[in-house]
Amino acid sequence: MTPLRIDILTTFPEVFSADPPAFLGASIPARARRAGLVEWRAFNLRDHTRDKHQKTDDRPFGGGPGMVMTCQPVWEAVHAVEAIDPRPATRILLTPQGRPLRQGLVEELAIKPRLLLIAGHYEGIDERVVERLKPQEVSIGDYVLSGGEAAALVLMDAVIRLLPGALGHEGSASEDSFSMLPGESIRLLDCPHYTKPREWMGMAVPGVLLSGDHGEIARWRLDQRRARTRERRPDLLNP
Ligand code: 9D3
Repeated sequence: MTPLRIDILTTFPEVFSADPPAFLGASIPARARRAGLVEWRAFNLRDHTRDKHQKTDDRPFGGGPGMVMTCQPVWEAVHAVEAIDPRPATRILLTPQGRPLRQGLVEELAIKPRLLLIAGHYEGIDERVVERLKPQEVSIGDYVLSGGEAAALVLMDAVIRLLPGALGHEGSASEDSFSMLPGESIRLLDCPHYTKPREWMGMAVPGVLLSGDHGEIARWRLDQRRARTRERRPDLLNP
């Protein structure tokens, strides 16, 4: 199978292309890359500026704090990078105003042949280039980051681990928190897990897990998942 191709446009390409890449160089994404399931490349928006100072931002019309990324470098970088490969890219702009990233969206992205991630910095990008490029706008949650790079890393990690062959043993991904249970339309949190020793600091492992009764164990785990979801994340029960 031809690898998923992920291109990232950023003013901080070293976040993605350090060798080894600090975050994506560890664990599952690194293995997936070595196995040829995914390839990624970061491009510096500065390389697509036309002015001699390589400025990618300017002061906001209407005043106010911070800087706004200008249209031209983003527009030209998108087209230059897209032209490297004939396959159409799914354009994604990481922005606090975007659609919240949940597992359903991750699953949609994991079946695409090619992703183009645009990580903004400063206050954001000029809205006109967003209007022309029509990217999917994606947020990773309701907290304030200093830029889109960390969000792009999160999205990449979540997508890459879903690629067939990325996980140590198949089936782990489908048993995740948030993954769909067969015959169920809602995503539940995970159950608690235990390993040796059987007793630790006076605390015993729940007896059912030692019973050897796999039907009973499956029922207990599902019960735990439902109870924890009801308790901790009732919002997941009414999607
Ligand atoms: C304090 C600045 N904010 C004024 C209301 C706006 C703002 C602009 C740019 C806040 C954060 C950012 C940088 N963040 C991202 O680019 C970003 C992000 C995030 O901050 N939270 C969750 N998901 C994402 S995806 C990209």
